[in-house]
Amino acid sequence: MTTPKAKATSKKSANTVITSEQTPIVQALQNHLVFSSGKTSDNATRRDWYSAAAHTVRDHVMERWVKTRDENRARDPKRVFYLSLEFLIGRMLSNAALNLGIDGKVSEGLTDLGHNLENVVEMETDAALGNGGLGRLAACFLDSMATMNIPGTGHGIRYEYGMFRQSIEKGQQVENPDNWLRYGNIWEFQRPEHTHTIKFFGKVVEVHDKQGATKYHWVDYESVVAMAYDVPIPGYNTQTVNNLRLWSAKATKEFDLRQFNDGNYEKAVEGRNDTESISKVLYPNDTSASGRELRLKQQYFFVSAAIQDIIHLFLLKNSDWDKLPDKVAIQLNDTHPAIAVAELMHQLVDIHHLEWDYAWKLGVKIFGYTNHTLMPEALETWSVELFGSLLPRHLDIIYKINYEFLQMVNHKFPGDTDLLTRVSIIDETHGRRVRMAHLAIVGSHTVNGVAALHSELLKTILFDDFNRIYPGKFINITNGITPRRWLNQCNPGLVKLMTSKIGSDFHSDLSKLSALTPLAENAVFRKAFRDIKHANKVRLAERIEKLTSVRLNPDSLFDVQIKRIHEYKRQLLNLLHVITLYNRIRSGQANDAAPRTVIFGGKAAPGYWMAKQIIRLINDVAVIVNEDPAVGDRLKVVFYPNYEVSAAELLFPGSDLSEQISTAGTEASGTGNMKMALNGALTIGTLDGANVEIKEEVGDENIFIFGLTTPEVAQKKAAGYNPWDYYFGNPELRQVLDMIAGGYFSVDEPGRYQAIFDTLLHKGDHYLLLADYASYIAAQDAVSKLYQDQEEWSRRAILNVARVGKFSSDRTIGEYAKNIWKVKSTKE
Ligand code: B1H
Repeated sequence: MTTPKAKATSKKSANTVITSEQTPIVQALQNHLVFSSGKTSDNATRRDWYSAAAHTVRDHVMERWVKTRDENRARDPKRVFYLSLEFLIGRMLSNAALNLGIDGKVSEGLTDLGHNLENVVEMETDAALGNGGLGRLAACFLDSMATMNIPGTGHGIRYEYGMFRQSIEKGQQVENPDNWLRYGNIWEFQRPEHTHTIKFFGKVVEVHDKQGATKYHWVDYESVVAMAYDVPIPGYNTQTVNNLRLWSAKATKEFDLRQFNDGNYEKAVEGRNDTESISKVLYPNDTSASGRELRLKQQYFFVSAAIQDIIHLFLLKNSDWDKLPDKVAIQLNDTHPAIAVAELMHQLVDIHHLEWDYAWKLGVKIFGYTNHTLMPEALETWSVELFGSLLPRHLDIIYKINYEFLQMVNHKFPGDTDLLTRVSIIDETHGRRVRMAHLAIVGSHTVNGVAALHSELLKTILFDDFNRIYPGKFINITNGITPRRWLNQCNPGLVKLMTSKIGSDFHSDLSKLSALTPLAENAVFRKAFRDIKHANKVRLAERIEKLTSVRLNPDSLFDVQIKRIHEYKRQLLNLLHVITLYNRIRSGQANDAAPRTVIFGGKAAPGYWMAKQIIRLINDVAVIVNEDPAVGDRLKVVFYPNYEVSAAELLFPGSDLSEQISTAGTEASGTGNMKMALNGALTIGTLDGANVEIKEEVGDENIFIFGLTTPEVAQKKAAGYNPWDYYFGNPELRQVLDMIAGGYFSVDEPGRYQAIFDTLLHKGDHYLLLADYASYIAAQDAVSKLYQDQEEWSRRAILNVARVGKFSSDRTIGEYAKNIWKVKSTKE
């Protein structure tokens, strides 16, 4: 029999954890090799060592994670919930080790055991749960919220297949499934106790309760279970570890045993496959809406799970609904989760029986909406028919929201029926469609754009009506990037050099990089800075040779454009310059040009034919240029296959020139532009997105700006832009275009690129490549000239690094916290 005393002691010991700090790393690595993989050093594979390292680092994360959760449970602070269909987090091991401050020890531990961290890290598959900038921004924000001790949770989908893997076959993009969970995922924790039921289809019936009030019941629905998987997000140099909660669809019933027993196997598992397909795969359409039913299902699936989860958490500690906006802020990452506005109303009114008007006021205090694009093809609308069949109750809710909104507008601007038509949440002009951006604007207290120019264009062009209706609702918060991954982790050489000169203040406050400014004038520092860039280029060149068999000269100018392939981003304009340079080299007119390596990387949406043609043309041009003996080492062109976060970590530090050349007024912000400058590349760019602010920070003399401005683009289009004028007016341009159209780069199929020629000449050159060509070439000539003055080039590159501290996502998150979320650091 146990005495009460003994009981107390045994209880205590059950809660006593030997902390990971108490175990030396080498010991922990060896332990994990045995206890987590069942291996010893004689038979362990590289993957086993990865697993041992990841488990070791994870142990350190866990203690802080538990502590953060317990403290938050006790204190119940206001929390932020970041709703996003994409979190492009990439690899976790190096990032977690760095943020916890144990990267050095882990690296030493592995070395002692005869391995090396850099190799081991390579075994981790990227978590590619996003398309591009929007998804990566969400990941940077999670890192900054944790670092700044802001209680922030991400909610998204645990896609079984992330962004497709790109291979290049015969010059063309081939898509392969991204089975990223094949070897398991050490960084996720299934939470079967956190599940919610999600309903679809069915119909709504009106019921009158005893008091005579009308209630709406959603009946005859189909349901799916959303199960949580949690991923820890450790902050840098802090005890805080936040949570990313990803939802996975599970069938409500396993399978139909009757069908199974009748031998009808396929029918038996059919229902299960159907429901579980909701979280099967990420839609790969960057900046264009898909319009498919499954996509709307994905949106509602994770939004409903998130909102149920948020309310559940609130009710654990609170019973007064007045407090909801004091405890909860929800950020909508673009319109993809905008259905949350209706779902919160459904939850509050139908499930928790709050009055409509009261619930609406709470909702508007809770939601913020971030717009990420002006591109018309990205603006999501859903046909009323599809919407009403999938989410009948939500369609009714949206009608009611819209009715009240239009009443308000009519009151404010009496008689302006055109205005009502334009701002209505229901578009009646293209069949009846639900406009998700309008729903998000009406349902939020604040709407923000992602760079100063973009936010201005939102107010004056895209949402000008709303800006009149809701003065003050629209604000700007310029994007940022996390310096942990995009400087400390990916460019350790540069960080070491800078730390030795200006100390480590910039590690926690990126604006402190400004202390570098005087060092730009110091020849010894410049040499050290150049040596690091060179080493990074060598590392990149080795990887590229492995992937493409093209050998690069690390002394040449590395001219890099890495981003999704899209006509508005103008990879083709870059290519027009490449061909121009090629022609000049062949005709002896480029003898004074700097040797150059032009590197492209990026995926095309599988259904975007023109983007795929552009990839193919890049590869066809690469073959001709790289194999031409008359060109030799003076120009090389490569396409880096399967551009992803882990590739970016190699490419940014190895770049000299950052190509940010979208047509002015099209790129909302861009974030690659920031990563490039922070790693010491000079920018060649248009006055678009955040380039405008990069120019302001680094100074006009330290950036190559070219091309039409946003108002000039508009004027040119209004005046009747004619690309043929440029074709006939510029012999070099004409020669390049004729080569493309005439099959110079596709001898086996001369007509292959006629369509590219036609878009530029016969179809009006929508993105004004021809209008910007001459000014782009002139800017590239200036680049070439400057690169030959290595002292001056590195001086300017150093000034770029010193002056881009503004673009830390810590600054960005600080602005969201203060101006939108009204949340504080828990450590203040
Ligand atoms: C951005 C998207 C996007 N803007 C639709 N919009 C998507 C739209 O799958 N979809 O349907 C996916 C992505 N992505 C990017 O956001 C902008 O183009 C960049 O300029 C910006 O830097 C980035 C982050 O704000």
